[in-house]
Amino acid sequence: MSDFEGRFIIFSDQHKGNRNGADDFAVAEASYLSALEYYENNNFCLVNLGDCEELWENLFWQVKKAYKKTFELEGRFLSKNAFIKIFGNHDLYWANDPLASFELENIYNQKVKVYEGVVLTTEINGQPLQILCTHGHQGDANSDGNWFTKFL
Ligand SMILES: [Mn+2]
Repeated sequence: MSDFEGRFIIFSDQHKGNRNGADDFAVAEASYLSALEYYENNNFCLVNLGDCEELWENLFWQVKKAYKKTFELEGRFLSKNAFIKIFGNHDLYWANDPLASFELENIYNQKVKVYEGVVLTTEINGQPLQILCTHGHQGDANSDGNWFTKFL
């Protein structure tokens, strides 16, 4: 990601699924869409801070199919170069599957880079401040470098 000047909105852990009973995002979708609409109209940069898709329980195409509208709206930020996608532990797939970049392009109709973290720069009372944002599963034995969980 290059420089973005402006305001940021950070969302994580939507765990978008396939709309079955285990998909907690289904009931939150309408609120998320309204929020995205607002932030897009107000020129925010959207940071998706990991676990945005639930890929331990679902395949990417099931999630794509279930949440077309949501991806379309997120894609509007991407088109404006105002979208930062960071992987989490439940969507680590985006970072380590060789086909992930094609699949993301398939979802958003554009190329998407996936990052481990982002540094936001601002200042408070004239003092520069840098804020590191990452998903934060690092160090969790179930998620970090665990070949078995990765495999699942
Ligand atoms: Mn997580």
